[in-house]
Amino acid sequence: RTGLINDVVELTSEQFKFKVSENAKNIFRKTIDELDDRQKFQAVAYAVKDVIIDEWIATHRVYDKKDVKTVYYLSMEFLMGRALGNIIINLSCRDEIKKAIKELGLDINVIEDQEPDAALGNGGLGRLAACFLDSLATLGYPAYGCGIRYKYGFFQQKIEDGYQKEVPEDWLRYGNPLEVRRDEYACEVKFGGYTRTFTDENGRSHFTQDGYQSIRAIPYDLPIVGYSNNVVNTLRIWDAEPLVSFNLDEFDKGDYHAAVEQENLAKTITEVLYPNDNHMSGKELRLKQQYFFISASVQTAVKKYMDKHKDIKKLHEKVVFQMNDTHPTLTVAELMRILMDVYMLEWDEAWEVTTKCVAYTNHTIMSEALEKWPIELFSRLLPRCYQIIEEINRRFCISIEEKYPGDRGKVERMAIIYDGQVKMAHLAIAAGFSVNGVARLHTEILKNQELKDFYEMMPEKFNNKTNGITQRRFLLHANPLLAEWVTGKIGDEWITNLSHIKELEVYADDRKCQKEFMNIKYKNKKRLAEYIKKHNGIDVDPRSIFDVQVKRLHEYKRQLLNILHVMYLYNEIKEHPEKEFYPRTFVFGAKAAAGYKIAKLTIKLINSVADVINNDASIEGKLKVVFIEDYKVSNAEIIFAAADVSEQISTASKEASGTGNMKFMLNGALTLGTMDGANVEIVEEVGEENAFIFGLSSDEVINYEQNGGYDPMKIFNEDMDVRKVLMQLINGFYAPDDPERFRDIYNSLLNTKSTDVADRYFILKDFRAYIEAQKAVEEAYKDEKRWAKSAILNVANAGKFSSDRTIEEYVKDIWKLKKVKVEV
Ligand code: 26W
Repeated sequence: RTGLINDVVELTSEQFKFKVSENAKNIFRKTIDELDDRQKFQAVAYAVKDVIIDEWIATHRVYDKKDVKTVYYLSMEFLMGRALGNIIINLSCRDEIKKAIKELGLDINVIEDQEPDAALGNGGLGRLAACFLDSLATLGYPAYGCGIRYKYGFFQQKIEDGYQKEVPEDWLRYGNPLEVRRDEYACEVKFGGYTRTFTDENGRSHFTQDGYQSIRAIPYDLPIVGYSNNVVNTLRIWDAEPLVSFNLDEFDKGDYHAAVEQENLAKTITEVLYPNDNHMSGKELRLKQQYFFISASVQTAVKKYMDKHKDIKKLHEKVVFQMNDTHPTLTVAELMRILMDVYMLEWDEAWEVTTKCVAYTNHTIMSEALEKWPIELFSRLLPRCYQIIEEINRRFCISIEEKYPGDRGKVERMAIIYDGQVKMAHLAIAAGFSVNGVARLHTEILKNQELKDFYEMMPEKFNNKTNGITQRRFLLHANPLLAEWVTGKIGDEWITNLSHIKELEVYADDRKCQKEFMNIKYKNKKRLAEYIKKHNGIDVDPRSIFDVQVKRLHEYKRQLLNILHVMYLYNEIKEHPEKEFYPRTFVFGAKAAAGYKIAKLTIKLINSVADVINNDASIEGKLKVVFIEDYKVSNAEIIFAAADVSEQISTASKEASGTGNMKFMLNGALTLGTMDGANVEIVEEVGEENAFIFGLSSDEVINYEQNGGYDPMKIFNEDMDVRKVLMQLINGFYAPDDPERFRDIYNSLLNTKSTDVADRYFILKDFRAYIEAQKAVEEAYKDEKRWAKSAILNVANAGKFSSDRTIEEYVKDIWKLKKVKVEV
């Protein structure tokens, strides 16, 4: 597998066993046999870290020597999941490590299960960042991920009496064996105070910040191991500490209060990840978090550059910052500040450097997700950055007026500061040299609708980068049975070049292969059924159709449409018990933001429907509904592998891309979805006959939104099936103890008195089409040959959706990096 040079120094299983037993001794004062499972995990994890550390050092030595251009992927979120298993499969010496673990009498699955998920992210955007890091390392590109080391990542979800309860997840309780604290790169981040201007002897103005509070930013590095290539990149996450543990100076002056405040600021800043997905909360602490990690990351990147280079004006030749949505947009102001206040560049020089260094990715068009900060808050917290943004805005507005003389509307719509708010997306677009959407349809909507004015003014900045996922985690690691089968058919090239998976297509019609495939799917369904039995206590039949919707809970993702359809099916079965019905298991997994009322009520509804249906013996197990508690990366890996049907049913135009859709496809599930996000491209690759597409198009949705003409009450009046289901929301059918419980959901669909728009997400409008599409699913599944063929074709046509492909496009069009080879 590896080159000759590597084989010489390759690790043996004996060496690895020795490392593990040394760890048992040194860390726990025990022999391996005496360790409990968690300690076994730690002993193995430290041994693995020891294995990668040489490659980690070697990688950075090569980067240094070759003086490579580096991308800094700036993100508030990295939803990494578990590291150990993924690192082991990526290492060239994976077989030796697995052999060693076996010979030690340890079970690798049990060990992997001990690791807490690194859930430093909410959902799509955070997991995308994690996939990108995997691809960057595997492709051999110099890259840093830069983020925040939250003490509490995404909350743990408990279901109690059908309701979601949020429990803090103390993922660092036992330490993180794989991280390295780098005190030598600590730096200072300043908040508040005021800017002072003075003029030097040459008549040049200078700006300094006074009366501020300071925080020490301390980086922790996590290894990102490329697949079989000796490359180890770095995810650098920042923790906050007080600058001096107790500020004696201030204390001496009697300002006890200020000293304690500074210490408290440090304690709170990296305390917790905000659990909002696609919803801006406007909290001051959130802006502090943003500036904290951006200031530390940008300072460090510039310092690293200046260690080796003289001319700060050529920064863009070696450094590019990719801003993952608008959350890191302070990069623009912070870089300007450093260039002008520390390196003494003039405005125009600093602007030229900055605009060559920063690029922006948009991940959503949901208007409630757009980041806007009140200027009084912004200027109080970040006075110098605010001043700089004022000037960027002034110049930007002039350039708009020059281009569109007399068109006041343009300035009103495009200004960076307007209505007393700083609009982060406008700043990101004005300063970024690249603006990209995350699926073709999404980018077109940005260009023609949401960001139309910007696109007209600066069309050259706009480009599309359709998302992708890493096949290493989501097939090789998540679905070992299918991975082995694929490799048996076409070799293992797909692991690093997913376009090869197309070679599977010739097996789609082969009866023997179809049976093998369906057998693997069955085994994976059994694995999930066992997980469900263990965690939910529910029996599900692995021979039933596994119909799965796992993603954040949001109205636009329409979990409600799914559960309303389940309610409809249940009514059908009860009314026509004689009718043939193929058994179906509906699986849900979703976390709701803690303050998102209707989302949390939807979870209760799903669990209430599950309770009634799962306990109704009269339907003979034809229907089962399962809500998987605490959906996260680690159990997602089990879920994707076991799915027959992939529910991707967002209101068209609302889901920027989706990435779960790709994970299902790669694992041979058929998409049941709307023409939204990357579903469009999935269908284009696999063919419409191998998916189930239904519902309004994005054009139709946008047209209704702009011109009106949709009346859900008309559907309620005319469609008896719809009416029956909706009435069950308010007649106590699923809430005998409190018939009013689901009134808000009912109202969200029908009542314009309690919500500004009834059925904003067109659930009733798409309901009939969804029923029909679900009928088509059932018919198709009954024909096992046809289903197996379609499923195999889904796997075979998933090549485009590798994040390796996505990263190659970012590199070619935006980052302009060079591949590096690392030899140990
Ligand atoms: C400020 C609050 C907030 C928090 C998170 C606003 C917006 C976000 C994210 C941008 C939401 C998000 O994760 N978007 C998802 O990004 C994925 C990766 O590109 C896409 O696949 C999903 O369609 C999109 O919803």
